Amino acid sequence: MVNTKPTGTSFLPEETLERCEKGNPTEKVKLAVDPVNAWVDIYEYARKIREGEMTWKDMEKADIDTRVKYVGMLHRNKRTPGQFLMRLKVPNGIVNSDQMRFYADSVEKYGAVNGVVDITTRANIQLRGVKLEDAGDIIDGLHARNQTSFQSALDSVRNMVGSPLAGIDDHELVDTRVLCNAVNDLISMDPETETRGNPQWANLPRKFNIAISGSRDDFAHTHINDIGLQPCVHAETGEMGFNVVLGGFMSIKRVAESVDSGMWIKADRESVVTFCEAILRIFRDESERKDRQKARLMWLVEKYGVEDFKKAVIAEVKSYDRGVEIFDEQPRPTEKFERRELLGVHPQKQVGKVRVGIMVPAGRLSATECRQMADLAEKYSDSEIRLTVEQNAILPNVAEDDVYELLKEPTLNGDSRFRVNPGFIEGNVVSCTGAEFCSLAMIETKSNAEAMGKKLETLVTIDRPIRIHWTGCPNSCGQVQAADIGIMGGPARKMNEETGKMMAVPGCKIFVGGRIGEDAHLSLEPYKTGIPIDDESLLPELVEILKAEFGAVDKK
Ligand code: SRM
Ligand code: SF4
Repeated sequence: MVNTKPTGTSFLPEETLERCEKGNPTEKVKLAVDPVNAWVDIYEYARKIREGEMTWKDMEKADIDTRVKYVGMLHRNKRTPGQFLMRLKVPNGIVNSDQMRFYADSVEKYGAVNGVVDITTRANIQLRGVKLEDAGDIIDGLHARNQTSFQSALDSVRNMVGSPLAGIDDHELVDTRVLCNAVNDLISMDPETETRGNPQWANLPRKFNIAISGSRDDFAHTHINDIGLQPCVHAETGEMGFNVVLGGFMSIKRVAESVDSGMWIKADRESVVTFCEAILRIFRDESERKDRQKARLMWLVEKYGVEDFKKAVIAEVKSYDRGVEIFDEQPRPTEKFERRELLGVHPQKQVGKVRVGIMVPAGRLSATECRQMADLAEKYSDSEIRLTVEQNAILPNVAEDDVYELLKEPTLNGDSRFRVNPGFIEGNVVSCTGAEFCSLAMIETKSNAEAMGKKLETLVTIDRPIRIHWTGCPNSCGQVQAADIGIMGGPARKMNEETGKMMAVPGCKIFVGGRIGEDAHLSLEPYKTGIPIDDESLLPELVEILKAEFGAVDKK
């Protein structure tokens, strides 16, 4: 098979190409062999490995570490050499039971430890343990189910986050489903061939995050995305649209809350797609190619200045001549609004239907649990499952009359890890991948997060949900700065009882006071540092914070 598509690099203007040539090592790899070739080459690797012509070890470093990321495959070299995670694209976090069963079938053969499925902090799916020889079949299976893993990692636009309550919410301002799908297609669907993989957006300077919020709850976390669309009515015309915030991101070097762009766009497909396309074009061609730590959109917006960036976007949109207009930012609603909960049973706008939010501890699903979730969806929610950025699941459109039976299901009770009404602490735990699979991690996260959440439930009583996020390193995939309490892997020391000397142990920094929703705020400075992650140090520390900052009381 030969890749007949234009390459990602071929879309870059001369001046950008020159900067890529002088750019960082990733840019040089992307220039040497265009990574979009991986969309085709992956089948060739799979065939050759299956037929014994090569093993994964024969792959070039640039291929295994960089290029195959364009098919969403990340080699877990330190933890599981020869095995990959495969990151999908799940626009608006909506999956169905057939897809869930396919995930289970795909990973099961890799065993109970390595062959698992994770719900990510972008309401997305990662399949774990995948071997190269199986990759082509899995990709074909995904494409047959209208999903893809292409353009989900490295310098790509990441999963489109929308509202998990799209279409079922009586407080909805915009149904984000069609918009998330449209932007997802812009990014990853080749307009010529209508097959997955769009080279036009395949050589970006860095990752790029887009979130479209559907209500005042901002379930999509617009303030930590490169483009965040916040629904808001136009004050004069009464039309529904979005105020645009730009540049939110988290990284080792800098964590930044997005800034108001001064722009408002209509909430229709053409406006949203055109607007995202314009910003992506400017970002792709103009953003930093040398220092990867300065290549996210915020740095470019700051280089322009917000006003000039707005002018550049307006000019770009105008140049497409599609009749799309950009308006000045509109006044945000001021009436009191309370952010709603996603876990538990809640009414929908459809009379007689409810949504049922289910805790999936730390977002981790075994193959069996994927099938259990699929069974529940087939029985109660017309086969549909919504994923959330809190790494949980929602069954939409459950008939009110069936709720009693649903809540009695063995998979939501007893030894099962799923719960519909978990405690306020354990139900709101979020965790990045951590040391189990991620080589950048300084600590183990998911198992600690799940266990610590359970222990805290036995120690304190609290009257509202408390979001405890875990992240294994300062990249903050677990978004600790947005959490009520954020635990980030970091250095710590502890006395060695045997030697009487201080020794390095797995530790953390603790962040307190991040907020989400309309009143979003990132907590940038750590509240405490150097805390060992164990029951003698971290657990009492968390109990103290819960009592001092969140009104928890000791459990009687
Ligand atoms: Fe992330 C890199 C996992 C959401 C910021 N992230 C990584 C890598 C690929 C590192 C690696 O090569 O091992 C991690 C793969 C570990 C693994 O085995 O799973 C990884 N990131 C994740 C996921 C799976 C965490 C999770 O358990 O949910 C999330 C996948 C989302 C998705 O479906 O696409 C994930 N990462 C995030 C988020 C949160 C978000 O998007 O809201 C952030 C902060 C927001 C942001 O990007 O601005 C995030 N990840 C990073 C960064 C820092 C980016 C930067 O600009 O410097 C890195 C490092 C990098 O890109 O160089 C990173
Ligand atoms: Fe890995 Fe660090 Fe991201 Fe956790 S935060 S998944 S440890 S890169």
